[in-house]
Amino acid sequence: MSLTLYFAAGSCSLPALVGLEEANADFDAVRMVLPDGDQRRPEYLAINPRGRVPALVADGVTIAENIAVLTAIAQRFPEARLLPLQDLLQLARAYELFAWFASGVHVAFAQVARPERYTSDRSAWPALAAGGRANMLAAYAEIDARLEDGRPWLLGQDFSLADPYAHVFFRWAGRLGIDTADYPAFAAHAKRLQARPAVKRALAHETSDHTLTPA
Ligand SMILES: N[C@@H](CCC(=O)N[C@@H](CS)C(=O)NCC(=O)O)C(=O)O
Repeated sequence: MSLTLYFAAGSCSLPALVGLEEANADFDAVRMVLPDGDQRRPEYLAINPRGRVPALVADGVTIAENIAVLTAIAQRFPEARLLPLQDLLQLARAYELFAWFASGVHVAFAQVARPERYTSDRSAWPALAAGGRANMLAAYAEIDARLEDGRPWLLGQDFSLADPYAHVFFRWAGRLGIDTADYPAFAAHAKRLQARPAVKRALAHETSDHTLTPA
């Protein structure tokens, strides 16, 4: 099976990259440069008409949206144990986090960083941003509290793709002027995550030359 992941540095495509690296998958990684508008180029819109990353192309078929992409990677490489596929309750917990991350936390961040997505009325942007920031603070507190019992990973003893997904938001804290030192358990989780060889390899893709529009 041929696999190509379209991703962008510093974006929510990190867990997909981590998943493929954790699985030691044979895949091509194409780095999209969002500030340059790569996501709106016709050649990318032909792959993902929504113009967002991540997009995973498996044997010529596009899978978009993080939850679908992460599910596809975890199912394709079951031996990598990227999701607790055999444990119904733990799997439900993983999807609970995925759904909250995609439809709650990510959306709260976008209210701050991308208010134009919600309304063209600029006078509403400060209120949107304030609400988004408050929701992000609540999300950091919730993730921190979940890890406070000393568990290494969000689901407990076992790593899952919920961990690099949460790390996306940890990385975005600086863009919100939020000090991650206020969330010590989440900060320890970030350190633990970054120590994983697969995460190091995933992060290395962020500076690769494999771009949609090579110079
Ligand atoms: N619901 C989508 C959101 C994807 C998304 O918004 N990705 C951002 C990067 S974190 C993006 O591609 N932004 C480009 C843009 O908005 O132009 C998912 O969960 O995959």
